[in-house]
Amino acid sequence: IALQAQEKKMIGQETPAQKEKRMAWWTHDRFGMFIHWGLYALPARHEWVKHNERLTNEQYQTYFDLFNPNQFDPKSWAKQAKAAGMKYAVLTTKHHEGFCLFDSRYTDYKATNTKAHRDLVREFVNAFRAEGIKVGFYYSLIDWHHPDFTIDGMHPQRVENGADSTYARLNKGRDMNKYRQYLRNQISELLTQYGKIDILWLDFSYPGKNGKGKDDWDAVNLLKMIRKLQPGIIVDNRLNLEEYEDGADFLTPEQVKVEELAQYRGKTWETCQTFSGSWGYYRDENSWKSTHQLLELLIGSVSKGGNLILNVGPTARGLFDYRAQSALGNIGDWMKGNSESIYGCTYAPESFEVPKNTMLTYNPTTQRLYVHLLEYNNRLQLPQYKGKIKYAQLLHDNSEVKFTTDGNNIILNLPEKQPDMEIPVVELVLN
Ligand code: JFZ
Repeated sequence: IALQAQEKKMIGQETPAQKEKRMAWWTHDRFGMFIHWGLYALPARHEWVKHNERLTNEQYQTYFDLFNPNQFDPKSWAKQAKAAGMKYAVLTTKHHEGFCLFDSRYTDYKATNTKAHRDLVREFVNAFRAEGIKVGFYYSLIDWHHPDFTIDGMHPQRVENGADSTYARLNKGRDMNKYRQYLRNQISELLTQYGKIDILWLDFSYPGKNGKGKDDWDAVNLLKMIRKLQPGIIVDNRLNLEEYEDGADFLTPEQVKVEELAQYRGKTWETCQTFSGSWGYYRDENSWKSTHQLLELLIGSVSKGGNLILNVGPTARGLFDYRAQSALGNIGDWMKGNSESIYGCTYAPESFEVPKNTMLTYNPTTQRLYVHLLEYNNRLQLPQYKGKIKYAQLLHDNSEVKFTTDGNNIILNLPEKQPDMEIPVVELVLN
């Protein structure tokens, strides 16, 4: 494996120690907010609506004409992110639909030319920075509006099982060279006109027949430019540069279940998750996760050594809808008392077995072990923990939890009634 890694090509010239230092804040902070916002908030039935319903540019134009986010208040977004305990935020500056929330010189298809008349990206950056939240840009490599982006198997105007000649005919007059330049120009704008940008989240590659990958984006040179413009930036892994050692800073397991996260142990990763399934605002989606499920995703990610970025899809008027507001508030309530088991934490040392119905996290600096009680049991058994712990307390109020031993096990004597906390946390001081 070591040899394989050595054989990997290099793009930058960073040592592993330098990379670790560059990413230290991100690995420590663990929890971010994703924001998917664009014209698709108007149809409010999935950010892929243009693809799903094969809408033409003319049909989609209605949403551009009517876009009027007159309740857009990024300060309120930032306050809600902060109150939820999120330390960074990533906004869709452009999604697959091609609409730019920022005032790009390279297109007219942008927020400043709508009834918004504002550079929404600039206001996002200013508001989140003011709250001390790190800022990131999501930028879609895919563009279903740009006239030079070739029609492929995923495009709204795709032809199912279309012959090569069919695609050749469809793409007459389209020039990916020009699109590549557009991509480069826009990313360059985003990385030079908005101050320090902490994260770039490029999305995504689908190499193969009727797909697009690294050559379509000129990914190697694009990444070089990105690193040159923003040396400290953290970049995701969707440029299709898997064969390059430093082609990505983190993996992006998407909408996976907590149990599946174990396979990423030891790697650098961030799982992205939604409240209800889609990323853009979807009015009629009725599959909203409970507070318990959301906290399990957060704790579960940290317990496997990764980050969670949780998505909000603001409405067309610019508000977080009430279900998102309430979910964020509930997460914040929990974080107020328990964030020490999240920030700076990772998986527990192997020598600690995971007690039934719990998740463990561990802070290597303070050497505290955190037991998250997913299902409350006031006589919780910690198997084989005898001799390993000095003291136990509830994290949210630092009230002592006495314990007894039973063979090699430790039994926690927790309060009879579950404390008023969605998932109570026991903090163990190790021997
Ligand atoms: C992409 C987008 O298409 C989607 O709308 C959203 O922005 C999400 C965060 O990212 O969706 C993907 C991208 C990659 C995979 C799956 C969905 N993948 O690699 O499995």
